[in-house]
This record gives sequence, structure tokens and C-alpha cells, in this order.
Amino acid sequence: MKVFYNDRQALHHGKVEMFRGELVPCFEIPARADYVLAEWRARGLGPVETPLPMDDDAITRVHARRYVDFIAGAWDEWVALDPANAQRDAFPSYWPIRTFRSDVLPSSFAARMGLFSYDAGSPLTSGTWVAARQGAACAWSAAQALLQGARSAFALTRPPGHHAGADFFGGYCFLNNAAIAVQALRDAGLARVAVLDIDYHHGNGTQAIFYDRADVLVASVHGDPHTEYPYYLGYADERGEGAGRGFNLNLPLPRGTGFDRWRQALDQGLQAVAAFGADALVVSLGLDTFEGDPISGFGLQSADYLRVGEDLARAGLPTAFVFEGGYAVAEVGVNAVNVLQGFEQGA
Ligand code: OKP
Ligand code: ZN
Repeated sequence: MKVFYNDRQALHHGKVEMFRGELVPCFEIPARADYVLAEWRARGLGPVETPLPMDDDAITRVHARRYVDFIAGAWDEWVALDPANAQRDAFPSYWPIRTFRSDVLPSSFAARMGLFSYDAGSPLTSGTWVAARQGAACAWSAAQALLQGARSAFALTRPPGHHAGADFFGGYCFLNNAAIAVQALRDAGLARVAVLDIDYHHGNGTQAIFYDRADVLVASVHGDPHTEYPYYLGYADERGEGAGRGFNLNLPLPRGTGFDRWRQALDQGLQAVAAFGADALVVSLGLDTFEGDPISGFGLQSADYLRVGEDLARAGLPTAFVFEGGYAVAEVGVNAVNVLQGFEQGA
């Protein structure tokens, strides 16, 4: 399995995030990737490659130009407001919800920060753009590997991506890595691409990007949004719209769900992928379904992830794994590599 990672992704290094009225240390930290790399190397599973050079077009096929321009320049704007800002992460404070306009682009940086985001938990740092862009390049490179005939590839993306929409960030995500991989596969001529999102949290960004499309199936197993982030999307009645009706499948499960029940939902997702007739599969691989995850509520154990990999391999499709969440940092390497190794053994 080809694996892609760039050391510059560590430049996205948020210090704190807003939680229950306080700024607490970030859960989404560079060490997460280090643990995955260390485990991959410890098991002698193969080289780790730097992503290929990727054109910005691969990003703007998925994201709005004005959003990409904003994220690319946001840190410089933030520091220009006040040189002391160089020492602190940038957060939004205002959001244009119902009754406000979102067609006007205010000149105020704070106003645009809110226009292009939906939560206060996703710090933007000096290295965010470079890191997010390199992460996206990893996902794009994984897609290219499949197009070259590889059975599978793994993009060690961080920051993660599945909460990022066409023109917003949130949930620690800035560029939707999985969506960029999907679109690259479609643009290279694959007719049908499926996304299977197995992060604990619903991938609202991925769903929104493909919601009206029949060429991309999005299936997701996640914590019930009645109680779990991102709360406002991810319900079972969201089946797609227009031409995309029937090509979105949400499988929400209650907090506390263990592996046996979770695995049945995974099987439902895989059945939908098979019925869709996908030419390739992109897996949004979150490991925050782990029992020890500090911000999530499912009960998967480390050995279960080997079975997850085997189940995914049985779909028999060229498969790009794109790293998402997983905040039990010391265990995230074992859990991620268990999926990848389970896949290789099952393939
Ligand atoms: C990103 B991914 C924690 C509250 C939750 C947002 C979670 C984003 C998860 N203090 N904040 O899907 O793993
Ligand atoms: Zn998650």
C-alpha cells in the first residue's frame, strides 16, 4: 500500500480550542500523525512517500475560489491586524446564520472568518494553509496511485477534512481531502466513486459537497447527531437531493455503540457501495470510534480495526484511505495501521 505524508503538515499546530467556555489544549495535534508513521514503520509495511505536486485546480474543483483565497491569506491578515496576533491562533467570533447575508464579502477579517466557518473549535495557525494544502496533496496522490493501478493507498492527512465544505472550515478541517480525492478520480474518467466515512463524527462537509450528485455515493456510519457533533446534519432521512436523491446514506448510531452493532452498520454501508456499482472507494478513516477516544462515544477496541480492514477489503474495490479523526493519540497509530494491515491481509 502506498502511503503519503509530508512533514510540513506538522506546521498546522493549534495551541487551544474553545470547549465549554474555556480554551483547552487542542485534541488535533501533530503527534497524531507521528504515531501513525511510527507504527507503519515499526511493522515494516513499506516506504512513506512525499505527495506529488498538485495543481490548485484539484482544490478548486471542490472548494469555492473565494474560500481558498481566504484560507491561503488568512494568517497574514490576522497578523496584520495586530503584530501580537503572531503569538495566538485565529478564531471566528461572528457567524451569518439565518436572516443574515452571505453573498456580501465584508472587508473586516473577523466578519470573513465567520462567513467561512461554522464553529469556534478550529484554530487557524501560521502553518494551517501549508499543512492543509499538503494534506490535500496526499489525498490527491492517493487517488493518482489508484489511477496507476494500485489496489490501495493511504493519505495520512492532517488536518483532517470531512467537516470542511465547499466554502467553510470547521471541526478541525479546512480542505476536504476525501472530496478532493473523489473529484480527482472522477475527473480522470472513473464513472462512479463511493465515499465510506467511518469517522465517529458525521462528515457534513463531504455530504454537502456531493449531496446533489448521482456520480458520487456518500455513506457514513457515525454518532447520532441528536447528541453528537456536528449536530445539525447526519440524520438518516438525508438521502440526497435532485439528481443526487438516493445517493447519500446516513447510518447514525447511539453513543455507547460497541463493535458488533457498529459492524452491522458498516456492512449496510458496504452493501450500498456494492449496489451503487462504484469503480473506486474512498474511505474517510477516523479512529475516534475507539473506546478510549477522549471526545467520542463508541466502543471499538484495537483488535477490531483489523476486522474493519478485512471487511473493507471484501468490497473488492481500488481503495484510497484518507485519515480523519482519532484523538486517543498514543493508540491512534496502532488502530489506523490495524485497519490498513487488515485490508492488505484481506485483499
Ligand atoms: C473532527 B473529526 C471537543 C468538542 C468537539 C469538534 C470535533 C471535531 C471532530 N471539545 N469538537 O471528525 O474527528
Ligand atoms: Zn471525528
